[in-house]
Amino acid sequence: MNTNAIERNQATQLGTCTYLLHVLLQEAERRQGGFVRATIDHVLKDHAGIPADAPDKPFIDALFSEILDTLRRADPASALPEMPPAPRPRATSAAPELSRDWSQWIAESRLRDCTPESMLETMKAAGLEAAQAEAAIGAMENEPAFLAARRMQQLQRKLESVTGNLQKLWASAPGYGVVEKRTRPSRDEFIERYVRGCRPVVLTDVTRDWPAMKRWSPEDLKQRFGQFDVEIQDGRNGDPNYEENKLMHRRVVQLAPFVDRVLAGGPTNDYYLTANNEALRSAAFSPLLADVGSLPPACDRSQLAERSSFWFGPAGTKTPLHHDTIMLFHTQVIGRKRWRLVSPLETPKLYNFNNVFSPVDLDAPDLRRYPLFAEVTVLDVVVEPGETIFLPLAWWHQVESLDLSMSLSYSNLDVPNDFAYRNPDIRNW
Ligand SMILES: O=C(O)CCC(=O)C(=O)O
Repeated sequence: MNTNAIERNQATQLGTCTYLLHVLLQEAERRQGGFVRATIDHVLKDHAGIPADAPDKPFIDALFSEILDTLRRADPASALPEMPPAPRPRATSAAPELSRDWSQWIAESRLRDCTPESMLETMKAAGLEAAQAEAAIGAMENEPAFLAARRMQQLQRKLESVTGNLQKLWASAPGYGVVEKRTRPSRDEFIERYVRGCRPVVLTDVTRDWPAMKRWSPEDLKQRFGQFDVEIQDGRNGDPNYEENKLMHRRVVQLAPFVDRVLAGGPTNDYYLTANNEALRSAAFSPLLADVGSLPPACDRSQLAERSSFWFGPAGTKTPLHHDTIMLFHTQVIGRKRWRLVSPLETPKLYNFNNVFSPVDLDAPDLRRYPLFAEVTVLDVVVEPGETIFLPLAWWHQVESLDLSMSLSYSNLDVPNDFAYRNPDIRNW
């Protein structure tokens, strides 16, 4: 055999062994869940036991790295513990000092309870030298800035435990998991039970005298207001963060062609006339508000034009999980919407690192990345045409249109409805 043939033969044998090993590991894992994880822990321990001055240490390290890669490929829970993305290695990271990015990464990862072992693996995979990475992880525990962060963390954890305990108490109420549907609660009851009690509710009969219920339709919208311009959200399908990037998706369009587009386009999330439009602030659209009859309890009619928004879109629109900064009502005139709601006391489990948004998608929660979400209770309610949902303060919601939909949201409560938040602004969690 010539050298090429020998090498090819060896590569074939190696590939065969790796493949068989992978299949066997998967089978072992299938028979005994956690098998691969336990093996990884075992290998990590063995590796850690090899002294730094062992002969041929770089070769041994490379071998273990290969072994761990093979094991991880077969591990269903192989995702590394949730950690900030590793900074790109810079040219300077070859110097004995680790870059500032890496130092911050180590600190954040430790604050998030990532194990030193898992961090070491990430750092090595990014090309850092094992001994240097290990030393930096160890040294972090005594860094003054890190110790200060640990003290602040105690305060944060205290608050988290307080909200967690209050939530436990709320959730222990009979019927907590079901959004009530009510007709005509008195103003006093509404304020006590829903506004101050911070409890979502669907009011079933607010619209009983609304001309909108008979009048509104896509055709009517086109006929009465088709010549006017409106601001819509467009091109959402190509952007996973379309809601957070909503300023980039603003388009001003004439209403008539937009109505035609919605009618012809079928279910989609690509375009939607959302609350960001200022239509109801303009005189041109004021006849829409004349179609609104009695308001729910505790509403100030004189503030309706100022504090309402008109929504129109196809079936299939999806407003991702977020909370508003005020309380509001949302009345369905045409079509149904599915609302999923999460208590504000569950905020620490929603990974709210950016503004008022949660990265958790209730349709497909990624529990590997967001494991705390597994403990969250989600309330689920479909709001039918003619029904009005009351969204209490800071409740998280994800909303999906089940049909072509026309609706009105309004925040003109006659009790104080102005609240300050200190929203986080972390983009690269
Ligand atoms: O209807 C929707 O798509 C979202 C409604 C919403 O988030 C709101 O009114 O705050």
